[in-house]
Amino acid sequence: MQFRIDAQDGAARAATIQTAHSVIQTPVFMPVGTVGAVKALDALDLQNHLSPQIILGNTYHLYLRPGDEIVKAMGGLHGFTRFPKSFLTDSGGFQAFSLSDNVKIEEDGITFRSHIDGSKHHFTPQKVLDIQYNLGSDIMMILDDLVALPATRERIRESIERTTRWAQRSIDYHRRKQMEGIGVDQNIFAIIQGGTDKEFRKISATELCALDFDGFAIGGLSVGEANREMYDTVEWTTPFMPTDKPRYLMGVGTPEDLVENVERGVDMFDCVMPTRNARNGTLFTSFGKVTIKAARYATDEEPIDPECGCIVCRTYSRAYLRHLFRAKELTYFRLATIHNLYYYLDLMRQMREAILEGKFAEFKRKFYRKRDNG
Ligand code: PRF
Ligand code: ZN
Repeated sequence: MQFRIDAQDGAARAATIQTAHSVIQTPVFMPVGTVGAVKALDALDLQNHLSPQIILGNTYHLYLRPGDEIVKAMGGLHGFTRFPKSFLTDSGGFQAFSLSDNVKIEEDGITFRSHIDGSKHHFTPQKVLDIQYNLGSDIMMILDDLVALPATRERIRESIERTTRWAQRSIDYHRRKQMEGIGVDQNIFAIIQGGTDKEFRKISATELCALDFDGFAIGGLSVGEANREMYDTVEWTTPFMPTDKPRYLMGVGTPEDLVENVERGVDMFDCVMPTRNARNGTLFTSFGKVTIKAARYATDEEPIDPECGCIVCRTYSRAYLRHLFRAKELTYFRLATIHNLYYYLDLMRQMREAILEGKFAEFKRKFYRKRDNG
């Protein structure tokens, strides 16, 4: 993977990442395609209407169904899904935690029961890399030890110490596999933990960033803490991260979260928010959120967002989308998803542009002003 900083404005960065499958311009938002499809869309929708350079897939889901061996036999994620650009895959630990029953964490890995059929499975740092080699993702995440908050300081300490030991096992295994010719074009990111504690974040970041990873993620945030706590934690953590490698904030967030964390030096984001909210009837616009089922849109001929350049806003009215939503028409899910993702991707493009021009502060002021007036 190649990484180049194109411009910096304060702590905010505009960079270019080159993987085996695409050129990714940052700051970047990665649409979530958990089981190998961004919900309600296919690869042609992505290519024709959104052009993301990278999307996310989940090791946990794809391992359980259809199985990583099947994905491998079908040409890996790229061949199977026909999405030709980059894939990042999460390691499965987080999903096992949030979706499966009675998760057990031990020194060698985690044991959990499938949310699909109750079957029992065991993930180790090595096992989740083997699965991701079969998936063929461009960026693989390591297995991390997550804590459900609130947690005791002792449990958080145990989590960062174990995450470092698992990270060491992961990088050793990956570099050895690469020598054997496996995963040669695949990159590996470590995940910093430590709750919202300044000292723990510093320890976790320092230990992990001393290892030879291709990039680093900040995990364990956006789990119910206050916005301010998330922003402060990111601000405390980035100084201990290398400037010449990508920084990824996992599972974040709202449009405001993206702006605030780009300002603090984050390059990559993913979140289900644009896709999930689309399906629930919440649409993002330059003037704030729109609840499309509202009666006031019944005969509204305007597009969702007059400032949006997406195919949906260039074609359909709020009235038509409201009708499709209320009728639970399947077409609604596709149109709403295209619009919300376009909004997120365009927001990132605008931030990149502002950083390149040295005008990020001005961009941020305008971003908030429009929403206040909206
Ligand atoms: N670890 C992993 N995946 C994640 C997270 C994490 O901490 C988060 C935190 N919000 C989202 N996805 N492995
Ligand atoms: Zn639109």
